[in-house]
Formats: sequence, structure tokens, C-alpha cells
Amino acid sequence: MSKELKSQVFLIASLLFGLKTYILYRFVFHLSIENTLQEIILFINPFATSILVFSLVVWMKPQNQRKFIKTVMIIGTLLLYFNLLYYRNFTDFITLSVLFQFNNAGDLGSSVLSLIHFWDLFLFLDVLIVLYLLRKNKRNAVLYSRKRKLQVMALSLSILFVNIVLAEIERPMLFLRGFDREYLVKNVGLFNYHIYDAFVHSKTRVQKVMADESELAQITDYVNQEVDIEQNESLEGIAKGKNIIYISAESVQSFVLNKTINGQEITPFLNDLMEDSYYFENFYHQTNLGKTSDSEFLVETSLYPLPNSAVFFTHPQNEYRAVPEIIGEEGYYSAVFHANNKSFWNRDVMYESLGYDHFFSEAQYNVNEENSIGWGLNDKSFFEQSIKYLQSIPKPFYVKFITLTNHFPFELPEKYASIDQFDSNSRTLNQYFPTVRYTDEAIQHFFELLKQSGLYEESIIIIYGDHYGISEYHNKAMGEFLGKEITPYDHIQLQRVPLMIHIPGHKGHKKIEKIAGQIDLKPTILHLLGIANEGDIRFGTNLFSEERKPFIAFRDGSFVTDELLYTNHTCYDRITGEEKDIANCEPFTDQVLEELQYSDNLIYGDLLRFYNFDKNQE
Ligand code: GP9
Ligand code: MN
Repeated sequence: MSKELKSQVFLIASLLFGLKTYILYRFVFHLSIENTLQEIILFINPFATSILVFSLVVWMKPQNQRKFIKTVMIIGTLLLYFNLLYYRNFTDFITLSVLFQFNNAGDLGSSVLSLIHFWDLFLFLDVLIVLYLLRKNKRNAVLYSRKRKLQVMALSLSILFVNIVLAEIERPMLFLRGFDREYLVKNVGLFNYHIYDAFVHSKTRVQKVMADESELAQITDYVNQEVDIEQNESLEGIAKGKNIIYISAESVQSFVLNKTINGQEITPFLNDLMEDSYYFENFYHQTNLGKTSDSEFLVETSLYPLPNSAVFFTHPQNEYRAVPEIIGEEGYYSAVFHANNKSFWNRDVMYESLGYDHFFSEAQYNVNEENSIGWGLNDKSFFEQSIKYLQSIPKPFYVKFITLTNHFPFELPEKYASIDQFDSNSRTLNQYFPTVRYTDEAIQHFFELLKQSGLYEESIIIIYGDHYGISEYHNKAMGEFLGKEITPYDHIQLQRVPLMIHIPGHKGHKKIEKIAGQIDLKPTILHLLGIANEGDIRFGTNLFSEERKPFIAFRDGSFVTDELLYTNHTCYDRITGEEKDIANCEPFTDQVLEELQYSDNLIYGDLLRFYNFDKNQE
């Protein structure tokens, strides 16, 4: 090693700091590591960041180098330590929006002493070593040559590059979608996560500050004219005082309903249930990058998810007027049941914004190897373990159960499979059917549990598919299953997911052919509950009214009406799939884009903060 680099403290500092960070990730924070690639990324990322930051020293004048190393060492360690304290309390990492909005740090205040452990002193050991070395090598600072500067920079950037490429392989679109703070920390490290968080936070703040209250007037005008269409009184208030139970069925698409594999029904329970429910056969999911969380957003707020990010991740601090909040004012208790990490999709933060009273997340369940499939707790055990909680919460309640077993890549151990796999070149599609069947059985089991517990009679149960399970990538195999070639028209039709509204003891169930979308569930549920909620800002319409807004829009500007289907600049007959003159679709194309834009503006500008909902309800 050349004299220039020899015994340079910044190298030692970056290695020690990297090692310390790795030890924390690996043994102190409970980050779940599922495969070797994750293990490798977790090892690389602490060093990638620490080498990059400490090596900036080569660009500095010798007299500033010691100060820089000292400052980075101390600030970096404190940042790690604050996160550790926060994690011990909240099992999550610090987020700016949470710090600002919910004053979580304040919550931490009283208990902070109990979070400090004696062993934490070791966290500062490397700081002492580096301070000592800096003192000892006082005159060791050098002016680096241009060549050396470039070499050091090239090396540190390449390590970071390798880190980011591996992270992108492990979790495609990690930065766009956010997913989970744990994922970000695992893949790109705590420091890069903070930079990302600060970026997202400042971007949303700037957009909010720039927003103008007057934009709201235009949107309310639009909503009043185009969306608020006369209500049909037929089912109004039928759910009044009853419990509302949503089941968000992971990745269940409508094309499996009433179909068989080798003569075996794929979803026998749902097939029976649809006969005894309001079944919407043309119900479309409208989700985007935020997948399940987008479906939740649509259902709770009747706004569209965002075009380039997961709104749960980027805009949890906004003002919303979501169903849990509205019905909370009517005496309803609201809760979500989902046996996954509470911070996935930023749910722990967003649910507070939406007005949920409680979130039963993974921590409330007994999850072990025995009862886990794929992503976590299997759906059957999930429902079984949930019943005691459901019985214990105040009534009437509004609850949502989010299933998990039927999640990509649909790997179900043979012993749980009740039907055969499909036989095609797509493993994903082949495996999908037995996994869907598993969820179908789990939902059936849940119904039995509800009946046993006496909750069934006094509840309304709504089952919907959250989003597609089989992507376009599997079109060839899908074509084999459906016995036709998949065109862009079929692709849109494949975005149909089940929607069943099951009202125990109610006659008059029927199959409804009219188009429907996730955006319509909020006004529908409020209608069933008999809550007028006049003056609400939403883009969906009550599914039981005779006259409804004529289209269901998708995030990319495609849409369907009862007669038409528009996608890729082509207009089709929605029923037959025949191509039609574009002029048929034109009356809607601009309005769809306008509506999406209004919804985005509402979210980017946080415009609902200017809206007085109380005034409009008088
Ligand atoms: C994870 C579950 C699945 O908590 O909601 O998320 P998805 O990948 O379907 O959005
Ligand atoms: Mn999902």
C-alpha cells in the first residue's frame, strides 16, 4: 500500500463503522433474512455506505480531514443509536413524517430510560478507537493526488453500485414502491433509507406547500356534477348497527370462479357463496404500484392510488376522510387483521391516518414454521387465531381481514393442496390454482368460525380480491387455461376480481352485471349503513344506485363502461371484445384523465385539509 493511504484513519474508521452497523443489523435489529442473496446484501450495504462517506475525506484539505472523520463517526453512531432506541420501542425505524405528525418521539420520552441498555456502550467503542487514532496520527493527514482521489471515488461508488444492483434484483422497484422500512434498511442500509425518507418527505412537503386552496373548488364542482348521482333507496341502512367484515382476498382474480382443474372445482366455497350474496361479476381492481395497500386506499377513501408511488408510503401524513373515521363518529369500532409485519406498506402509520382504532398485526399472532406458508401465517390459522380478538372488540365493529397465503409465487406445500396444479410452461400459473383453493377453504373455515361464535348473524361480510395474481408475463399460459389468445382487451378483463356482499338472513341476492370498481366500495358501505355523508369528496358511486357514473377508470387511463373497454388507444366492445371505432370511446377518454388528475391533485396538495366536512354534512 502506498504511503499516502497507509495507516489512514478514514479506512480504519469506515471498516469499523461498517462492521458495527452490520453487527447491529444482523444481531440486534430483528431483520428477517430469507435467502443467501439477502444475507449478502445485508453484509455489503453497511460497508458500501461507510466507505463512501468516510472516503470523502480524500477531497478535503489536510486540516479538515480529522474533523470530518470525527463528525461522521459521532453523528453516524448517534443516528444508529437513536434508531436502536426507537426500534426497541416501536419495532420500526425512524421516519420524518412520523416524527413530525404523530409526535412519536414524544411518546418515547417517558420510557426512554428503560430503552437504554448497559451493552449499548459498546456501540461507542469504535468511536473511541478512531478518536484515539486521530490523536495519535495527528500529522498523518495528507493532500491526496488527483489520481488517488479518483481511484478512491471509483472504488466506493462501485461498491455502492453493486449494492444497489443486488437490491434491485432482490426487490424490483424498491425505491419507487417503498414497501417497507425494513426492506429499505435491509437492502440499502439505514443511512440511505434516511436519505430516501428525507427526499420523499421534502418532496411531499413542497407539493403541499405549493398547493392552492382554490384547486379544491374545481374538484368539488366536478364531484358534485359527475360523481354524486342520485341514490337508490333500496338497501339504504340495511347494515345499520351490524358489524361489517371485509375480507381482502390476496391475489384472487375472477377468472377462477366457477372453473375447474381436472374436473375439480377451484373455488367451491366462493362459487356457492355467490349464489347467496350480491355478486358483482364485473368488479375491477384499480390498483397500481402499491398493490394491496392501493386496494385498501381505494376502498377506504374512494380516491385513486398514485401513478408513480405507493400512496400509503408517500402520503400517510395527509388529511383523509376515510370510512373508519366516518363510521367511528357513528359509534363503530374499527380494526384491521393482517398477520404480516405491521410496517409493511407503512400500514402502522397509514392506518392511524385513516382513523383505524386498532391493527392486529403479526406480533399478535403465534407464527411458527408449522403454521407458515410462503409469506407467513397460513390463512386458516390466521382466521382461527383472529376469532378471539374479534369477539373481544367493541360492537358494532368495522373490520378488515387481509389474507396472505395466495401470494406470488404461490408456493403451497403438497400436503396442503386439495386440487391439482395446472399444466403449462408457467410455474406461477400452475401453482396458483391450489393456492387459491387454499384461500377459498380458509374463507369457508372463517364463515364456520363466525357462525360458531355467534357473530355471523349480526354481521355483513364483504369479500373482494385485492388485485391480480397472474401478471401479463404469463399470458401464454393464461391463454392455454382460458382457451384463447390473450389480447389487450382480455388483459383488462382479467383485472376483474371477485366482489361479494353477503348479508346473512337477507333474501333478494343477485348477480349484478353492471361495471363496478374498488373505488365504489366506500359510498356503497356508507349507503348500506345508512350514513348520508353528504358533501363527501370521492370518485366512486354507490353500487346499488340505479344511475351511476358511467366508467371505471384504471390508473393508466384505460377504462371500462358497461358497453365499452378502452386501452392502448383502442376502443373495444366490452362484452364481445370486438374492436370499435375510437369515436365511441372518445367521450370518456378526457374525463377519465381529468378525474385521475383531480384525485392526484387532492393527494399531492393534501387538499382535504382545507375542506370542512362537518359544514357540508349539515
Ligand atoms: C403484505 C401483503 C401483500 O402485507 O399485503 O402485499 P402485496 O405484495 O400483495 O401488495
Ligand atoms: Mn396483495
